[in-house]
Parts: sequence; C-alpha cells; structure tokens
Amino acid sequence: TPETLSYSARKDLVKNTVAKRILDIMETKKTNLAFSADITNCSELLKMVDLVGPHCCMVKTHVDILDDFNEEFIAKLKELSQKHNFIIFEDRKFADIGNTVKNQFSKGVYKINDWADLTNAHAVPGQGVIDGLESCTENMSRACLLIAQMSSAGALTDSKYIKSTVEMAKKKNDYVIGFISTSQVCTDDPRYLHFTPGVSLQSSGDSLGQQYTSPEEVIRNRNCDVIIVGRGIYKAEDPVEAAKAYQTAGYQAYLDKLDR
Ligand code: 6AU
Repeated sequence: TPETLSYSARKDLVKNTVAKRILDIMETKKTNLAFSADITNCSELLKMVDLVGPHCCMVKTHVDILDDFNEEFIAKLKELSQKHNFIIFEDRKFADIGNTVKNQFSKGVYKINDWADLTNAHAVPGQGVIDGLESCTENMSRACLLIAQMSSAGALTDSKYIKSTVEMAKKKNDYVIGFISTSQVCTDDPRYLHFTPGVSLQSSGDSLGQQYTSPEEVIRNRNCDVIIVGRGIYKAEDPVEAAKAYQTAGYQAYLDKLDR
C-alpha cells in the first residue's frame, strides 16, 4: 500500500484555501471530527456548538431543519467558528440543474454561499451542478464535496456511479476538494479529502436506514479522513465527553495509520 501522508504534507499539495484550512485545523487541534449539529432550535444548536467546538475541525449544519432560523443565527455561528477555529459545512446536498442550484445556493432565505465555507452536491445531474455552485463563489474562499456513496441501507451508488463521480471531481480539481463516502473512493490523488458519515461508538443503526461503523474502521481500514458524527454526540448524556471520545478515537486511528 502507498505511504500515508500526514495532514501537513497534504496541505502543501492542495490549492483550495478551504482544504488547506481543514488540514491545518486537523493538525493543530488534533481532531478529524466533524460535528453534525442536526438540532432544530437555533439557541440549542449554538449552545451545543459552543461545547463541542473545541473538539472538532468542522461543524456541519442542515439550516433548513431550524424552526426559528434567522440571520442573527448565522452571525453567531460565524462568531463561534472563529472562537473555536472550525469550518462551517452546510450539508445541502444540491441535486438540480446548474441554473437552479445557483439560485438555491445564493438566494432565498438561507443565502448559503454567504456563510458556508463548504457545501456538498450529488453528482447525478452531471457537471452543471458544480458549475452552478462555483459560479456563486467568485473571490470567496469556498469549496464543495461530491457525494460518491451514502451510509444508508440500499443506497443506489454502485461502483460505476462512484467511478463517474470521482472523474467529475477531477475535472474540477480546485473547487471540489473531496467526497462524502463510506470508504476511500479516490486512491490515486492525496489532494482529495474523504468525509464519512454513519459513525458511532454505540449504535449500529437507526430505524430509518442509517448504518454506523466505528471511527477506527473509517479512518484506519477504509482510509477516509474526516468522521462525521451527529447523534453520537448531541444525543449523548454528556456531549462534551462524547465529543472527546470521538476526537481521540478518530485522531488515534490517523496516527496509527501514519505509523503502520
Ligand atoms: O450521526 P447521525 O446519524 O446522527 O448523522 C449523520 C449526518 C446527518 C446526515 O444528513 C449526514 O450525516 N449524512 C450524509 C452527509 C453528511 O452528506 C451522507 C450520508 O450518506 N449519510 C449521512 O448520514 O446529518
């Protein structure tokens, strides 16, 4: 197997400024944990993010599940991202023609391109989905992930789809910095980051198709870079202790991988 590169070595290889920041934060804060803050009330979400912020490199949002979304929420989230040094990732999963996603990204209630360092898109519409998003990011430090695989049972992302998704990313190798996937889908270019949801230390799944694996399996065996954890943290009795446990498990698995 090829030698595993450190975050700082990969930081020198990437051009995109968001990718550089992610790799830098992972190294300095010693965490490859992305906290999925899937909470439906603004002040509860912000309170949780203030607690978990020291332990994660990134906070992932679904702003369209907030019952009381408002612009002040965004200002406060940005403040917390500076206080704790994390990236803001809006998990919007864009999946339409370029012209529509351009509007969904920059208009409406959420104006995602204004505040999210990172977002993601399905590859199913073809190249236009990326072009539409990228057209709203001129002179801004922004990046996108393509969804190559899903963690849910029965996902339709077969090997041919995964391969085409990786090829699509490579045609856009500055704005697209990596993949949502359950394993390393791009093995020949260390610039691409792999973000893996469906991670839990406790549970093996939920009643709606989610499937979980451990931080160690994801980072060490499947060779991914970032573990995405939601309920494992915010539903825990002690979210700070849970966040620390995921931080330690994820980072130790990375160190073990560097060693082997
Ligand atoms: O840890 P959980 O199961 O509470 O939350 C997992 C989070 C949720 C999902 O919307 C998201 O990760 N997710 C994604 C992403 C990040 O794109 C893809 C996927 O295949 N599975 C998945 O759970 O916010």
